[in-house]
Amino acid sequence: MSIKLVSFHLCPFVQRAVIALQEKGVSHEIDYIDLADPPTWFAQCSPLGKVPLLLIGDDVLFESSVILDYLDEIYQPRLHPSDPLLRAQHKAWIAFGSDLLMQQHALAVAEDEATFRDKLDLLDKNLRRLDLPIGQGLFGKSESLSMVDVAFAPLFLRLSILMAYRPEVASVYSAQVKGWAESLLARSSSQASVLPDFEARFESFFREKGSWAVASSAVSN
Ligand SMILES: N[C@@H](CCC(=O)N[C@@H](CS)C(=O)NCC(=O)O)C(=O)O
Repeated sequence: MSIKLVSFHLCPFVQRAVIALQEKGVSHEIDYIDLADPPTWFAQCSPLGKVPLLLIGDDVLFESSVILDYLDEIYQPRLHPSDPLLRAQHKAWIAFGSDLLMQQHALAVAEDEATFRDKLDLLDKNLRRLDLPIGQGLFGKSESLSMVDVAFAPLFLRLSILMAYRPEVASVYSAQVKGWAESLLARSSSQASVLPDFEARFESFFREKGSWAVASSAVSN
C-alpha cells in the first residue's frame, strides 16, 4: 500500500509523522503544498484545511496524533507503551505537546518585544510541567524511544533555532528538558525529518510574518 504525507515545509505536526515513519523504516512519499494557496484537491481531502494528511492508497487520515496512532498499530517497532494506562498518559502528554507547539509558534510570530516576553513566560511555565513526568520516568528516557519523543522533537528543533536568534529562549529549559531535547535532536530520524534548507526557510517565513525574534537577532542580520 502506498503511503504519502501531505505536508507544508515548516509544519511541526507533519514532522512528527515523518519522524515516526523514519523510526519505523517505512518508505513514503511527501507531497509539499503551499498552505497560503492550497490545491483544490486539498480542500476535499482535509476537513480542517490542515496538514498533515496521510494518504494510504485512496484513504485519508488527518490529525497528527491520529496518524501517529495508526502508524504505531501497523508498523514495528511499537512506540506507544502496551499498558493501557501508560499509553493513555503518553497520549495526554502528546496533546500537551501540541499546545506547546502552538505556544512556540506564538513566540516565533510575536511582532514586538513585550509580546515575545509574554509568550516566552507562558512557554517557560508550561515546559516546567514536563519535569515531573520526566522525573517519574514516564517518558524522556534515552534508552527507549516513545511516541512522546517523536511528538516533542519538532518543538525542540524550533526552540533550538529560536535560541540562536534570542539566547534567552534557552532559559525555558530545565536541566532535564535540556538533556531530553538534546538527545532527541541528535537522532538521525530527527535530523532527516526536515529538508536541508529548513533553517533558511524558517527564518524567511518568520521574518515575513514580522517576527521580533528574527528581526532583532544579531545572528540573522
Ligand atoms: N491539530 C493538528 C494541527 C495541524 C496544523 O495546525 N497544521 C497547520 C500547519 S503547521 C496547518 O495546516 N494550518 C493551516 C490552517 O490552519 O489554515 C494536528 O495535530 O495535525
